[in-house]
Amino acid sequence: MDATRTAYRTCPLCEAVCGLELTVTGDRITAARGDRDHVLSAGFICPKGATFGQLVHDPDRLRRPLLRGADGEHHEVTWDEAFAAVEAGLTGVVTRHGRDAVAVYLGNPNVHTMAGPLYGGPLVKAVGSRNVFSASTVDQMPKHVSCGYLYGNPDAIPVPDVDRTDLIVLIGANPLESNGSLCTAPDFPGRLAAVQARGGRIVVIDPRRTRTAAIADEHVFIRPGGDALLLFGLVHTLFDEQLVALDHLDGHVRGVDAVAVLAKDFTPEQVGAACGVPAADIRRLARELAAAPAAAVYGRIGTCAVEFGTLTSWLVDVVNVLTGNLDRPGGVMFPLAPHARPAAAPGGKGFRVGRWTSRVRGLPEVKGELPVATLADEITTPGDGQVRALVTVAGNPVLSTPNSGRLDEALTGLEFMVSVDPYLNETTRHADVILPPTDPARVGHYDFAFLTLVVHNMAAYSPPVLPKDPGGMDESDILARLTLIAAGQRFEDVAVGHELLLTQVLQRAATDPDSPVAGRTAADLRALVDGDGPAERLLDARLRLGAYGDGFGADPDGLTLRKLLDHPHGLDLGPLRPRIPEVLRTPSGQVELCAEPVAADVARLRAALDRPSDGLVLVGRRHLRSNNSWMHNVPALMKGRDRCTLQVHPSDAAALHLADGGRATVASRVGTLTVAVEITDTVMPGVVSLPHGWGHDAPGTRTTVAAARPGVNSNILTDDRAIDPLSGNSVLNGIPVTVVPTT
Ligand SMILES: Nc1nc2c(c(=O)[nH]1)N[C@H]1C(S)=C(S)[C@@H](COP(=O)(O)OP(=O)(O)OC[C@H]3O[C@@H](n4cnc5c(=O)[nH]c(N)nc54)[C@H](O)[C@@H]3O)O[C@H]1N2
Ligand SMILES: Nc1nc2c(c(=O)[nH]1)N[C@H]1C(S)=C(S)[C@@H](COP(=O)(O)OP(=O)(O)OC[C@H]3O[C@@H](n4cnc5c(=O)[nH]c(N)nc54)[C@H](O)[C@@H]3O)O[C@H]1N2
Ligand code: SF4
Ligand SMILES: [Mo]
Repeated sequence: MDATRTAYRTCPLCEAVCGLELTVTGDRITAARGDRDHVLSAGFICPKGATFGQLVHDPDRLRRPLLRGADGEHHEVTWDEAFAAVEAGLTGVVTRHGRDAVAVYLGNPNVHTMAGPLYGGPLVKAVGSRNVFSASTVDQMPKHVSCGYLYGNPDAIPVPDVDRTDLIVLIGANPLESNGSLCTAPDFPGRLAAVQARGGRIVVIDPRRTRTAAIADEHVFIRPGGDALLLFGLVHTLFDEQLVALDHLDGHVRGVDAVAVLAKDFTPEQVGAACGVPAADIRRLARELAAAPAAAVYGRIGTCAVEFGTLTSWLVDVVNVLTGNLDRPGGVMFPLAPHARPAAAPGGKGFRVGRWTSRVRGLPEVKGELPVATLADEITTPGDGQVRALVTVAGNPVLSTPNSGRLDEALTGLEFMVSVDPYLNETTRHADVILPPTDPARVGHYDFAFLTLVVHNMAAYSPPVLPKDPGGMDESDILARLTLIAAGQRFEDVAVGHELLLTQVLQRAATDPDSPVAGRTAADLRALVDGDGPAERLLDARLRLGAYGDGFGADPDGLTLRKLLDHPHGLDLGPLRPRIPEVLRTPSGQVELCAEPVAADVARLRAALDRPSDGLVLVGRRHLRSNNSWMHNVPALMKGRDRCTLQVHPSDAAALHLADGGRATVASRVGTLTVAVEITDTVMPGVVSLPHGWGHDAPGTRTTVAAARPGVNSNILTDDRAIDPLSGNSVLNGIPVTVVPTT
């Protein structure tokens, strides 16, 4: 009889970073529930977290590398054989075609592991190609770009201080299904209920009456893509009615007058007609935002993956600034993550894009990467610098990127492809080599990404829950080996590679005059570093050098890895605190409210004011029991009715002769698919909705449960030509489509 024990671990499945309490019997996780003692989640979990054990023990999960044989099938090989094949494949392409011939795609779960943030950067650097892509350009890149211009740092993203706000306006966000994004707030539903319980209000702006809209005090339907217009209408009203009040931000903001000039053209009446929101509602919302003691406007996917993504993301912050709600308790604030270190003084180099451009479409580099919407162009267009090899890490672009039918086809033309991924799925089936990282129960966890986006400062580290799989490999080790291969070194020297990375971190700190360890030697610091594995040692170093750190002894009460190990339910680091001006990295050291590249895009928006808005458009949606494309293999999450349906408003269904439960053929500029119809008045007239991440019927995959109910891939319809010009982000919402009954 195996002994049963309890273990605690942060859930790695979404941005809420809930604490899980796991029951472990032998080497199996037999139950997962919410950790009631967790400092932020306090017992909350969602259905996905509850299936953590099923996910870990999924029989389809790969545990040994696969190599595609001459028969086209994937076969298990040893790790050495797999890395040797990668070495031959990648080195061959680089030798024949140069470094730009190797593309890298980093997918979403990279921000949910320790390996991704620690080893992804070095890998990309070692590959040395301009063809770097990630899920960021089908997601939040517009927010990075707008914050880059506003604050000089694309990673300085303010989050709604939901626990102290009096009014929260959620635009294109559905945290009751998504659990929150660019806003780490475990138990988002409970936090929203608390806003109302203390007399505050919730407003939701969404073309669908979502579960979040259903609990809101007010839901405003908006025509997809219309949010920049609505927000400019708010800005116009704030100026028009003399409601602008910078308050504590006075003296820290430049460009207010320039914004006022731009807003002149966007009267509530004009924008209202174009975005479908009555002018009176726009004026009222502006007054409410100005009058609330503290208010937070928060936008997510519906403000990013849209035609005016950067403008919309920028205007969200403009409204927060003009109402004095930026950097104010109860407004939107900048978290301070434990591994980060505030600068000694405001000011910096600022933000710029376009250090290089993509070969085929000439799209500018942003944050070191190119828009994934042009990956297929780079693979299929002959010429110097054509992409011939692809490295994917934790990504499924065949389901998650626009015009994915074209990408799926393009991948068959590569000379070599390697995927770091635990599943043989729609994307990795094209790989010559699949390197599966060990499951999340056997590695440590710390949220480098989400602790910079948390609504209450916090730190947590979870040690591995289950013993190491002797035949498996940690993702840090896999990525370090790939980095060595890309750098032309021996992958066998992985320990040396890990050590080099750690030394670099220590060296940088020791030579930084503002660091708490300035003047000490890297060797001296190295002797003090704690941690069982390479990722843990890097974490210990970063924590000790970070905002709350012990500075390697300078502050004996400060944070260390050891201290986090002593706090299995997380460490509360207090409510968010004001960070202006210290957080500002613009050359002026001020908030640049009207940066030139952003202002220049307003003409494009103005043109949209007069555009006819007839015809059906497609938007996406998320469901609590899904997670992008990769959790449809968990049986407990797949129970119940078909979720991959086309939602259509009753009036549209009548006009189009669609029957509930019948099938419809949906066509866009780039693709056509057939899907079951669900008639519902939760979508507004003129809008149809289809979730993404489905379409699990490709041959050569190994996801048995998902394949039994495959659904259709909505990105067959989204258009790779439609991007937000400032960020390169794909437009995944507001896609013109035609819908007819399938005959
Ligand atoms: N139409 C439409 N398309 C969308 C969206 C939308 O709203 N509408 N949303 C977009 C958004 S926001 C995102 S973030 C993208 C996501 O785009 P991707 O990141 O490309 O896709 P995912 O479905 O998240 O795929 C994650 C992959 O990582 C693997 N994986 C899981 N855990 C691990 C791990 O620990 N290590 C490694 N190495 N691999 C792991 C999974 O098996 C899977 O293959 O999709 C985008 N696509
Ligand atoms: N259960 C679950 N949770 C998830 C994920 C998942 O797939 N499933 N994915 C995770 C990821 S990678 C991310 S990025 C986050 C996303 O987190 P959210 O953005 O909160 O999630 P969505 O459900 O995509 O919400 C976007 C909303 O925007 C609306 N929308 C579409 N177009 C427009 C528009 O033009 N204007 C406005 N105002 N609204 C519009 C949609 O109807 C939808 O309700 O969720 C994360 N959490
Ligand atoms: S809300 Fe997110 S972090 Fe919390 S249990 Fe669910 S999937 Fe995990
Ligand atoms: Mo995402």
